[in-house]
Amino acid sequence: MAVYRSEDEYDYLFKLVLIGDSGVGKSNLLSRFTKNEFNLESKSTIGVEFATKTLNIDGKVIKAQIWDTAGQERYRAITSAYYRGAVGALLVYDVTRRPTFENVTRWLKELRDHTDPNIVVMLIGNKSDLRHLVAVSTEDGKELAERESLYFMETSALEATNVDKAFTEVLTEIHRIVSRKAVEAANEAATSSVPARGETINIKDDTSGWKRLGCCSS
Ligand SMILES: Nc1nc2c(ncn2[C@@H]2O[C@H](COP(=O)(O)OP(=O)(O)OP(=O)(O)O)[C@@H](O)[C@H]2O)c(=O)[nH]1
Ligand SMILES: [Mg+2]
Repeated sequence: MAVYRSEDEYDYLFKLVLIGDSGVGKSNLLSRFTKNEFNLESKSTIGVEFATKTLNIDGKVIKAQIWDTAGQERYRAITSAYYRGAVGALLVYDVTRRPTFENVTRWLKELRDHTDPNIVVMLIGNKSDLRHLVAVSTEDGKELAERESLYFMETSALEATNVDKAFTEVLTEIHRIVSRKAVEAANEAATSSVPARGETINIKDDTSGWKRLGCCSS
């Protein structure tokens, strides 16, 4: 018999944020991933939008809630609310516009100032389909990612290249961290119920167990 799960049944809900300069393709990466849609004439985002997608990762149902805001300062929503509770981030630049790559360090600083140090971050060089206009090489992207300890991928929202892969990789890594933490917590709970070394255990007064077993009555 098939087992049906309703739309809202999931094991984990992970909040991800999209950041990066205006026009790098954040909103199109989001619509490609969640709706398989692309818009060549999309308008700048105003305020905050978000979309969700539920997927199966390592045998668990993961619901990703992905937040998207404007790269342009004047359209941006209050920063701390945007970042609150985020466990993953996709920091996007446009491979055809060098300044968007140079601004990555600024975005990273804002991200680090507002999120937990364990947040999973992937650096994304988007618009890889515009091969003849490339202004940031793959090597440059990789090097920056390594220096800043980020995951790295080049994508094309237009051609749907690596988009699913990028989101899935971030979500998989978050899930691994969460599972690891759950195991550590369980181990800690188990060890804390075991007496510490050198601790005195008083068994003299507690004979109830023996009596129940009837060992000492004869
Ligand atoms: N060739 C190409 N164009 C893209 C790609 N992704 C986005 N674009 C185009 O780039 C422009 C900006 O895309 P958006 O997704 O609106 O950019 P954004 O980062 O959300 O911009 P803001 O909301 O202003 O911060 C649009 O004209 C898109 O069609 C891509 O992978 N390849
Ligand atoms: Mg946008």
